[in-house]
Amino acid sequence: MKPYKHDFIEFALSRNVLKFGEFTLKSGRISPYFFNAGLFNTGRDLAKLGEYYAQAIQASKVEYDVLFGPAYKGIPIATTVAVALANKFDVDKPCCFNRKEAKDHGEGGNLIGSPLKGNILLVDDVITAGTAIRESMEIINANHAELAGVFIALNRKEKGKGELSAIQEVERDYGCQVFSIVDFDDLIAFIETSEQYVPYLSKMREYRKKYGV
Ligand code: OMP
Repeated sequence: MKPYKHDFIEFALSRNVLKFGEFTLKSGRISPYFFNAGLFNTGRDLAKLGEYYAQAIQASKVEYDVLFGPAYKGIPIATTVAVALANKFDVDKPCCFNRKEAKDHGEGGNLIGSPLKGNILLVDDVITAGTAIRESMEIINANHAELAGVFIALNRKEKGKGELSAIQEVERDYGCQVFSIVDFDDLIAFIETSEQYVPYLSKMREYRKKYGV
């Protein structure tokens, strides 16, 4: 595993962002682990999180015009990624996010920040079954923009609606690549070499058998 992936998993564990136990997911699946990106919530941690994404975005060489962070968890992520791209890589990109509630006064509309135009780089926390990402695609399509790529922190590598992974379905349906800082296999590789977390290995493997791809 690349050192930055190992560091990122340790970072997530140290902030309780990554936890082991029993969790009911949005999709109804019962998972032996959960990734709660909302617990990256101090200035320093958010700055560090943005740098992990920015580094991965730069390494991917994906071309895009605007960063889009879907409400709610994508909002601070897109913001800190835009700041990290500017500060660390001298790349100054516009950033946009949506509100979930329609607004009919003031500036109106459901988008805040830059217009959602051109090639969009969507940044979010996690993809499990792919529901959240499809909702974001409706917003991108409604604005006649194109999806350039998707960046998430954790790819859970789970089945989507059929036998393909949720991410393979997104890549097939929207013709874009999905990148992540770490994925389920990285978590397994990390646990295998960690005395503290090795007791969770069997439940993780069981879960992969049931929902993994
Ligand atoms: P899907 O919409 O099924 O792809 O699930 C993605 C969403 O589920 C994320 O945007 C989160 O709101 C939530 N989630 C997590 O935050 N972390 C996890 O480890 C798992 C989920 C989840 O419920 O699947």
